[in-house]
Amino acid sequence: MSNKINRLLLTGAAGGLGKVLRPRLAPLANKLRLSDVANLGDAGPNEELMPCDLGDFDAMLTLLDGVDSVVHLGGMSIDGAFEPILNANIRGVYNLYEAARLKGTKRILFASSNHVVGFHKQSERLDADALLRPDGNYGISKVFGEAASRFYFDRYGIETVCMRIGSSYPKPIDRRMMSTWLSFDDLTNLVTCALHAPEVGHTIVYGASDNTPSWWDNSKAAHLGWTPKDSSEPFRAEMEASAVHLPADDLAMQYQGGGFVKLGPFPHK
Ligand code: NAI
Ligand code: 15L
Repeated sequence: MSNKINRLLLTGAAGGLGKVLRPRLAPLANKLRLSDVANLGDAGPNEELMPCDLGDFDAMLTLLDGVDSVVHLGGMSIDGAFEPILNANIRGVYNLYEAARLKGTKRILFASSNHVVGFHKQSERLDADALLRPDGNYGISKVFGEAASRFYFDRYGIETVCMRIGSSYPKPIDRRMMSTWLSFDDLTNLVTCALHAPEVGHTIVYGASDNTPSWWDNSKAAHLGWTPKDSSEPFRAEMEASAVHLPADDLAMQYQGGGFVKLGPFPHK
């Protein structure tokens, strides 16, 4: 029996991680539906392109039609003015879950962020129950997403895996990223495990490779069956030689959110 998902929706498909995951998710589903406000290019053999603004409820209702599971990457991915974050990350997440409820979608993988806990010190080790300490408008919007997904599981049984992604890039480029780096292969395996695990309920998982030092304890997400295989360590010498090193008392060196803790205040729009 095939465990292929019938229709899988990938939002934010034109973004950095969306482009990485697009070809890697295609084999997991009979139909991969791709959405973004930015250009998605041409549809591949089992792809459906449905451009849409996350802030547009009617469009989101159409987008979720016939969708079994969602990998939700779409939205503002850095800190900034409140209005764009409100539209894409707060209204967008509400629209996603309301549309999922109305259309019967069963599972959502929500791209949360380490910035929901950015104001914890780098000396701390956090698990899924850590106090939420967002480090800006962006982190606050991801806290909203985690809370909304919790509500939609408790009230309506829509399962969610909140992936508190660290820094998912080709390689770590500063000392902080030696702890926060998530390789693209480990990201792909995390998404695959979170889609395939028999039951996920409402799970919080930190998205980092098997790095040293490690700030995050994923023991409460063991049921996902995900074990990261890569490590930032092989990049250490290259990173030390090329990175701009900040003094140890710089706030970006003290807090898990790095430079995000120093940003703002931002204009309203
Ligand atoms: P990205 O900024 O490259 O991609 C986000 C995509 O969302 C873009 O293609 C953008 O056009 C789309 N988008 C923005 N506003 C939209 C709207 N109103 N309606 C529809 N689409 C909209 O970000 P990236 O790096 O690919 O990250 C993907 C997700 O993972 C984001 O939600 C981000 O917050 C999260 N994340 C990423 C991390 C990383 O290291 N790359 C770390 C932590 C979280
Ligand atoms: C994030 O949440 C951002 O989306 C990404 O651009 C990086 O800045 C990352 O966190 C990080 O903390 O390195």
